[in-house]
Amino acid sequence: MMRSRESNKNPGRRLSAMLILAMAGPAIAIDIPIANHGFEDNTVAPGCFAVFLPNAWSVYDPNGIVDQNADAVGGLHPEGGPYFPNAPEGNHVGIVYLGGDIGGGEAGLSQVLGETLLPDQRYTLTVEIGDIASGMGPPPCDVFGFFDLDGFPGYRVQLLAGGVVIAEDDNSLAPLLSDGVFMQTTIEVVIDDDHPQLGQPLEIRLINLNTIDTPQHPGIEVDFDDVRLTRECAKDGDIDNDGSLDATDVALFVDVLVGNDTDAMHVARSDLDCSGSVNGLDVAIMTSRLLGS
Ligand SMILES: [Ca+2]
Ligand SMILES: [Ca+2]
Ligand SMILES: [Ca+2]
Ligand SMILES: [Ca+2]
Repeated sequence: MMRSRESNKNPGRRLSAMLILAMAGPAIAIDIPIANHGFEDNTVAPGCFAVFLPNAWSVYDPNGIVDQNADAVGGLHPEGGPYFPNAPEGNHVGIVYLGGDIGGGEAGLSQVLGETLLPDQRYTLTVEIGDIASGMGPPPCDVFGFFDLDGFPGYRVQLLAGGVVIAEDDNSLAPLLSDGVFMQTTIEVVIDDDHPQLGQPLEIRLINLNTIDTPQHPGIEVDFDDVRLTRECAKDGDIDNDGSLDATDVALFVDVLVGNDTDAMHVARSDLDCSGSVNGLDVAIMTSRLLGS
């Protein structure tokens, strides 16, 4: 009791404490479960690859080329082999090998997640993308001989909701990759409260673009690992949703705060930390938005 009376007498001190709270760090990111996110569910011998449908993933094959023979998805255990020094996560990686219908259109892996698209969230998708090196695996996988995997056929990573792409990386790392190297791509998107795909199931696609790198070395395989998706509360303080943050929003926010405005959208947009209520913590965030952070 003493404490609250004391803090009421010192609104300045209370506001600075709130500002410090707000500036202590970004909103807490929540992990969205992805089954078999690192392709560790299916075991492959060290240095070898194998053709199979990775657990929990589906084949994405709009051009009808994946026959699980010359065009195949599966897994690879890089350790001790010529293809990569190691897996970025765990022991295994997922593979999309398109050696039959070279140049015949994209194919890959997809997974529909258990979560749906939520409003006022920043989604961050990270995936390790691998450009596999040529070589021949150690026994017993040497029976398959030497694989010429020089070059890179291109990749695309997509986040979808209800079958509609909401964010993607279309091959941005290709100029930086080289044979035997994995690199991480990061894809971010902020979803507003009026996004048309709200409530639709999320989906991830990992695509081999199957483009011909050079005639000598078309590049026929893309590898994937450590697929992760997080979301965090993201609201911009634009209470009237007119695309700009100005005095009108401050006035609306204050009206909501003191209980004079109960308009559902205004209340939702004023709950800047997605806590379910509008209070001093939201004041601190509104202040930092107005200061441009
Ligand atoms: Ca892995
Ligand atoms: Ca390669
Ligand atoms: Ca506004
Ligand atoms: Ca709040």
